Amino acid sequence: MKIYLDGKFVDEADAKVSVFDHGLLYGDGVFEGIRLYGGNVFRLEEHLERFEYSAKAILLTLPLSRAELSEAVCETCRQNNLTDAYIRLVVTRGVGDLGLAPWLCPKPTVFCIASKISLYPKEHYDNGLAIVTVPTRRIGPAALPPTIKSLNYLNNILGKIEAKQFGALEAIMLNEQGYVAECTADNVFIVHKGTIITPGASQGALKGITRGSMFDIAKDIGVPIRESDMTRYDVWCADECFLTGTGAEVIPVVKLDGREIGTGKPGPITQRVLASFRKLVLVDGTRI
Ligand code: PXG
Repeated sequence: MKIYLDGKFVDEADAKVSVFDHGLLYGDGVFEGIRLYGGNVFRLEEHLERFEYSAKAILLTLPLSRAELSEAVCETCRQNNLTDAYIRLVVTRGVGDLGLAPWLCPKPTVFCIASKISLYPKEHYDNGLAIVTVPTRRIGPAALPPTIKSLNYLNNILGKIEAKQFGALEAIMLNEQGYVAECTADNVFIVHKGTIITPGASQGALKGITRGSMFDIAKDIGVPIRESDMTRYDVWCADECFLTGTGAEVIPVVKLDGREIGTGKPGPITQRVLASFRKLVLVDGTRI
C-alpha cells in the first residue's frame, strides 16, 4: 500500500510520523473520512470544505490548496489501483516539543490513506440495528465545537466502549441538555408521520456529508425533511429510525434502549432513502 505523506508517496512500512508530532501527543489536528465508489470520490469538494473549516477552527493553516488536497486524495487512490475505498485524510499540527504550544510546531504533517472498507455485516442493513443510549454525553460547543472533525475522538470512543458493554454496535449520545446529538460516528434520523427529522448542528451533531445528502435525497423522492430538537422519547416513539455516516452509509435502526421502533423492522422510507443513496454514490463524485 502506498501512503501519501507530506508530498511524497511512501510504502506503508515507511509511512511513519514522529513521536513528537502533536497529532499524537495532544490530538492536535483534524481529519476526514471519505469514500471512493466505482472510481468516484463521493462529495470530495464538501469533504475538503469541511476539512478546511475544521483546520480554520483550530487555527491551523493548511499547507496545501484545495486543488492540491484534491489531487493528493485522488492520486492516493490511483497509486493503489483502487476503485472502491475508504480514504482517511489527516493534518496534524506537526512536530513540536513536549509543551502544548502549537506555535512551536513549524510544519503541519499531512497524510492520506486509501484502504479497504470494513462495513457493518449485510444482515444489519436487512434487519436493522438495536442500539442504546450511553451515559457519556457528547462534548458541548463551549468546550470543543463538535462540528470540528478533530483528532480528539476520546468522547466518541468512550461512547463506543459503553455501547459495546451494552452489546450494541452503535449508540446515541445526548448533549449536555439531554437532547439527542448524534451517534459515536454517525448522524441520527427519525421518520415521524411521514417527515424525516434530524437534530441540528446546534444540538451537537457533526455536519455529516452523508447527512447532508439526505436533504437532497428527501427532496428528490418528495419526502419532507427538517432539523429539530429531539429527545429519546421522540426516537422511541418514531415510526422509523436510521443512521448515516461515511462508513455506515444509511443503516436502519429498529430498537433503542429496549423499545422497538415502529414495526421493529426497517421502515419503508428508510428503505427508499437507502436505495436512493446507493444510486447517488455511483453518480455524485469526483472522478479520480
Ligand atoms: N458524527 C461523527 C461524530 C462522526 O465521526 C459522522 C457523524 C458522519 O459524518 P459523515 O461526514 O461521515 O457522513 C461521523 C463520521 C469509522 C468512520 O471508521 C467514522 C466516520 C466516518 C467514516 C468512518 O468508524 N465518522
